[in-house]
Amino acid sequence: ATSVILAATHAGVRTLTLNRPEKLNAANDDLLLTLTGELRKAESDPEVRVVVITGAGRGFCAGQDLGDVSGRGMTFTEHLNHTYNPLIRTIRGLEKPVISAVNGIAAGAGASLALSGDIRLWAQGAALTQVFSNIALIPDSGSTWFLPRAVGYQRAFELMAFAEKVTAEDALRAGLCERVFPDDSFQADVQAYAERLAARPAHALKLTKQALQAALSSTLDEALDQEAALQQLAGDSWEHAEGVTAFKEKRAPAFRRQ
Ligand code: T3D
Repeated sequence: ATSVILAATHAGVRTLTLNRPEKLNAANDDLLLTLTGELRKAESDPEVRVVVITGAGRGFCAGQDLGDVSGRGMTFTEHLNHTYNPLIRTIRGLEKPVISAVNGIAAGAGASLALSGDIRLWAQGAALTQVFSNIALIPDSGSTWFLPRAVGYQRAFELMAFAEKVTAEDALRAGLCERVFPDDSFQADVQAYAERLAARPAHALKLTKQALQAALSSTLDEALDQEAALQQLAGDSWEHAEGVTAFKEKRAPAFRRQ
């Protein structure tokens, strides 16, 4: 049987592709648990410097597979704690940058997945919809946390209440994605972007991710303390020495050792 997640590494970029295209990559438990497992493998693989999550076919992810809900023997709370929540925690806790490469429609928990990346790259034809209210559920998998931080409380509530589609152009303006690439060259553009990120200092980016996330729920005072502590780890690294030497020698720094 074909895997629900395709995985391949090229030039330090591990691409994990949701692979149920006939259902717009709607998520069943196999897909969610396999994706989380693949992220953990990428974490411990020294060859991998950046992880890309994307979708096969015309969709990114249509959220929970609605054909896979009845008879699963779990309450909603248990199910979220078993599948979606570990996935989102793994993405945000990964010590490597994770790119959400949103190639098409991102709906429900698929929208949460689209929002959860450290960097979000969208194809021109992609869209995001908080479809949960269409089936009288509440936004989960982190959407209640991610969305208001980008667009504010009221805009988030409106998007959630009406399940309105956000286009790539609007997403870019609203801060729901960092870049929009043409549909035709999307995969190549994402790979090129990810390779540029892979050439950046991995250890410093790991600490940056840690510091930024801590700062999202801290006071300025706490953030200053956190920066002072983490800066020591960055300052003691060979990456920092290389960056300074390269600057003095007027050349590009070589942050990739393998
Ligand atoms: O623990 C828990 O279970 C709670 C967790 C909840 C998390 C959630 O994500 S809840 C939200 C679940 N998702 C949805 O409600 C989305 C349902 N899908 C749609 O609203 C639409 O399909 C889209 C807006 C995403 C895309 O629309 P469109 O017109 O581009 O495509 P389509 O024709 O509707 O879909 C194409 C096929 O994919 C179609 O199959 P068919 O008719 O060709 O055989 C459709 O049924 C299938 N599909 C799309 N989404 C899902 C799905 N099949 C199962 N589950 C889906 N979520």
